Amino acid sequence: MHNIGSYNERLNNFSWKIAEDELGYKPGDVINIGWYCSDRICNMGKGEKLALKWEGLGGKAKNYTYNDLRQLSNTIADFLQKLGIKPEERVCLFLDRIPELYIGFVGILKSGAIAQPLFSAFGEDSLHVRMENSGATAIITQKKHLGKVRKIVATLPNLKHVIIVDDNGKNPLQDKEVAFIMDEAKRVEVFESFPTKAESPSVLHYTSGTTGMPKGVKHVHYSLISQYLSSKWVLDLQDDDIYWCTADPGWVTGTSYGIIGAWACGVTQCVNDIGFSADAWYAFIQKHKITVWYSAPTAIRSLMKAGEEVIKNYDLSSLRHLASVGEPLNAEAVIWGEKVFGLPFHDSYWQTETGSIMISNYPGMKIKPGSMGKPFPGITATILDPDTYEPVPTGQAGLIGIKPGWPSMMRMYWNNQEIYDAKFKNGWYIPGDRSYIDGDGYYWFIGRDDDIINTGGHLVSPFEVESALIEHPAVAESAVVAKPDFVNMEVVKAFVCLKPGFIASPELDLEIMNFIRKRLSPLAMPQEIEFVPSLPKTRSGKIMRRILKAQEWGEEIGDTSSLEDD
Ligand code: 6R9
Repeated sequence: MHNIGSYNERLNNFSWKIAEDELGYKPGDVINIGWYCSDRICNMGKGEKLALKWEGLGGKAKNYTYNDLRQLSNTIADFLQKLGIKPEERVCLFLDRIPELYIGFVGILKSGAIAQPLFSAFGEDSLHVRMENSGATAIITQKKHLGKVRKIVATLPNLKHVIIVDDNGKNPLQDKEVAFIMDEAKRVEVFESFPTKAESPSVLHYTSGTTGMPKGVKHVHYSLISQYLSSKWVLDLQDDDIYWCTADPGWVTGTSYGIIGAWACGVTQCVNDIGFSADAWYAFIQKHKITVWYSAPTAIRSLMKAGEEVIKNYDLSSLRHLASVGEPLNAEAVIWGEKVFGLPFHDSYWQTETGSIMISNYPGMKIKPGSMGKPFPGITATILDPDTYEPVPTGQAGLIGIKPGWPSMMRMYWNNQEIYDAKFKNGWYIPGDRSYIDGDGYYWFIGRDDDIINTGGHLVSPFEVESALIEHPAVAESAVVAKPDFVNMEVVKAFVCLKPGFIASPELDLEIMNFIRKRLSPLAMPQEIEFVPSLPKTRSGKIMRRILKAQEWGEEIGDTSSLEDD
């Protein structure tokens, strides 16, 4: 039997109190996500159950029980407190997918500080802009990323501590640096989690903006209510499940469902840090007998590309529920899942800002392949007219609108009330995606309402890439757009005008690509650079990315009446 039972009955009898009661929380109580993910599970008698089964490259493997998770997160929280880190200060996690990332996240929350995850492939510019904006006081990292951190330390006046989790004590440490080896530290058996309340800040995730630098999305401890219930009702997490969320905790799926949801439900979760290959992934499922698998369309399309033959080499019969998030899930991918695993992928739609799943396909409910499904019980969604922000009739396309007020809704863009306020219109929160609802109440994704590029489920801001491009000595100006791609759905393409004296060449092409990879990240690196003599602009001088994008996608260019020289 699925946790959700009947979707329609849940809709009729819904209250967030269902989750509050299951978690033993009453309004006004202390609520600390770190405690809920570890101490509470131990108090329920599951201390010896595995919380984390981890695998790295070269056959490295580590296991942690809930009791280990409880003690080690205590140890980290205690360490942070003794360093002098105060509640609500921002502590960055700049780590590969190693156990310290997952357990460190829980430890930061227990200490009352705000966890700020940073994708470990970020280059120094991406790192700097996010740390400067948040005013982080500490960063937890590993030796291999220390070079990037050292380059920016001096430019971050608030940063007081660089905590290195794998320093062997042989290298001289620089100012502000301190070593902390989690597995060797003296374990702290008892730690009083900081008494955070529902509205105390918990997590700060940065997400891309179209017109400015990345925005810090502030979440609070009460988000647990949504994350817990959706883990139960959408991912169907049950006591004996072995769960695998493939997302990196540098992004919201990797924290909301790759840490909080999984551990608040007390399941065993598996994590690997081995990169992608179809063989390695299937071997991982077989070895750990994964039952619930939450992944993303890009990974699913890569598996489709690898073909069906390879699947025959593995026993994947442990799988019982599959879900997907991050980008549109093609109907073919849903059908392919049914064919090769005997199970469909359940699409789910949400954002960094929403903190938890908003629209989804539920276990036991009929799936229409290609549709995102229906709103989570407790979520009131609709489609709005883009001009009036009034709901449109069934079947008509428009902007998704969600009634504010669910527990995991962002509480603010860090230090940016203005941009936050602009996300609400006529009483609705506007995620910035276009969709329509069919006669049966299913939502169908159409596209984003802005220029953000969704590459393999990761959002990249054209503005951020353009800003980095003009720092290259050869680049006069540029326009960055999405280009279609079978696996990643979209990849980054840059149109570049060179400064006088520079000549386009394959070497320069490569040099600029690498420049972006190092400064920003491999995701933001243009997969293609087209050198052009000029860029299409409006009369007011704004680059018309829309025209370049339409060209890439073979679409009608549309209204060009405001073009500079049409
Ligand atoms: C969780 C996450 C959010 C944006 C979102 C939308 C796109 C997410 C989707 C989807 C189509 C789905 N998106 N899920 N598009 N179908 N099922 O991905 O958060 O990184 O903030 O991205 O991703 O455009 O607005 P985030």
